[in-house]
Amino acid sequence: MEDFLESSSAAAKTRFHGSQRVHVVMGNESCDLDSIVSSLAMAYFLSRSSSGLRGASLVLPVLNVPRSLFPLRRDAVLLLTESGVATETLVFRDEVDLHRLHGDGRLALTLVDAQSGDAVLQAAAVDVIDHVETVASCVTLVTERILSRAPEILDRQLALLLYGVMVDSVGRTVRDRQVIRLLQTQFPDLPPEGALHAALHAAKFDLSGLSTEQILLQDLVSVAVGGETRIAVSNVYMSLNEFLLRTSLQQELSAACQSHRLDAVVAMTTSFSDQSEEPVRQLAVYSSRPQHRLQISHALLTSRSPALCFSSISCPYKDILAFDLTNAGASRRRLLLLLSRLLSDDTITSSSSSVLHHRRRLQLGADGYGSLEEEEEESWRRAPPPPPMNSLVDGSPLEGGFNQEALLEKFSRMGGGEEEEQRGRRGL
Ligand SMILES: [Mn+2]
Repeated sequence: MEDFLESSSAAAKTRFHGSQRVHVVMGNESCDLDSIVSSLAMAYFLSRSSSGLRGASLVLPVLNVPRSLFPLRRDAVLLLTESGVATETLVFRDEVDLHRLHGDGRLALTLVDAQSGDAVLQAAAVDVIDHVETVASCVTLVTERILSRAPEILDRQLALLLYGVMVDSVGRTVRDRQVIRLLQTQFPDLPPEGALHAALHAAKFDLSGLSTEQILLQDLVSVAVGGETRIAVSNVYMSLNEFLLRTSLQQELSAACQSHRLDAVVAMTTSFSDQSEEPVRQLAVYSSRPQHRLQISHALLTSRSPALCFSSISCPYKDILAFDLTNAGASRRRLLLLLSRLLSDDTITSSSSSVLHHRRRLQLGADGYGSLEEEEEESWRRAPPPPPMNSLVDGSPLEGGFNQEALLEKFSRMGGGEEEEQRGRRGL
């Protein structure tokens, strides 16, 4: 794998001389562990198997953040270091001009662990690999594909990367556990699940020395509501209380919104109480505009599909609203879905005209006022275009080359029989 990473990153440094097509494999913009490892592993798989696109002689994994932000992902830095992957051999989003490659007709794109995406680049997407309710991490799907189609490329280094993501993910299903067991069986010297999880968890929750802006940027995904209003949802790995106690929090949030052209930021905090292993999730919603706060608050408190069960709690700041989240199934993915539906939820439209009014203002964005044409209303109520089909979700896991029944039997002999865990308690 190192040879592959070295040669692909070297090609990126020469800005891809020649006219060959480049097949980029890229995760979502939060650039979490799942995204990172999914893109590295999937790119390696494509480069080593006949599944690579015909005519694309170069496969390149791209990490979807600027290089300068990578050190903020302390869990990723730890897992890559432990696996012997040098950061110099990684290529980041600011180091490759995907729009130019696409404009030149040379880009093929596979999106992994994908949720949103650049509309222009979506056109270059040949494949989208996302994970839904059946697995906790995209890496599970990628591992299944490698095991079924190119098991020979799986060495201990790659196994450790994949395994690290899986043991760190919350809400594992039977299907995730099967793949974890499979890796453990094939590589008995992988670190114990609990120890690796604890190390990655500690790295992720180590926020020492970081500014509020850095904490937000660590794991952030933004959505454009109505095409104009940009809301970012960030996973913040501390309790809401700790977050609210940060010095000059409101000013820092305001500055972060300005420098990243955001109208509102939603911090989804995760912490653990002593009594339970369940994560405690809470929200802080910041916007300098009262109508944005009102709109988001209304969407949260009335959410039914997906129902996330928010309740308002008191907060000492004027421009910040705080919420408890009592639903174990809440995840950032669901929250993003809710926010992206903010302006297209018919149930709100019919039940309250004042809310519709706010929705209009929110969509208009900049000054919050102005006339709203019927045509505009139609355009912002239109749903975003459907993404390309997700190629790994359908079809049987481990299809071809593997006898799943035999594996299942083996697992049950190994003392399995675990209940499927509640899904969706993880972030992205
Ligand atoms: Mn994921």
